[in-house]
Amino acid sequence: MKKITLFSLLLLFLSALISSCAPKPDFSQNGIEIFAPSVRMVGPGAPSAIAYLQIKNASAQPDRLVSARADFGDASLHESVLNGDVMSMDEIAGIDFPAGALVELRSGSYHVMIINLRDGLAAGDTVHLTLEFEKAGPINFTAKVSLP
Ligand SMILES: [Cu+2]
Repeated sequence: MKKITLFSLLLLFLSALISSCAPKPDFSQNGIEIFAPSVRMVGPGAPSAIAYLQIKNASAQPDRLVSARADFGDASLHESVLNGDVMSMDEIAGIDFPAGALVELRSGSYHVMIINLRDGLAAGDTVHLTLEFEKAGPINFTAKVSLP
């Protein structure tokens, strides 16, 4: 009896130690974790915005991000590519997520592009985004809008 109690105390201590080391996701759903989502308007009054975030596939299965949706405009998955010395961006069909993979959507790389922003969207607003995964399904989260 005493042995079991000590053992479970040790387990509690260890799991607390592990969870305090790993960064905590802002949103977690169906094995997909979302860290630090942010939406940046391209400029004041500009018609488009870009969402940056980190996405982790915390499940034991590979998955694929296939589309993005937003309640404040038309969203699509983009990748910035350097052609010579000109940076341009292309719409992409998806991003593969091996099991355990962490992918950063950031400036100069993958991002969620949002065009045709709804009227009145302003810095400080909270908006809703959805990422659609082949296996995990729709992952919903919110982000704060800011100026660049
Ligand atoms: Cu883009």
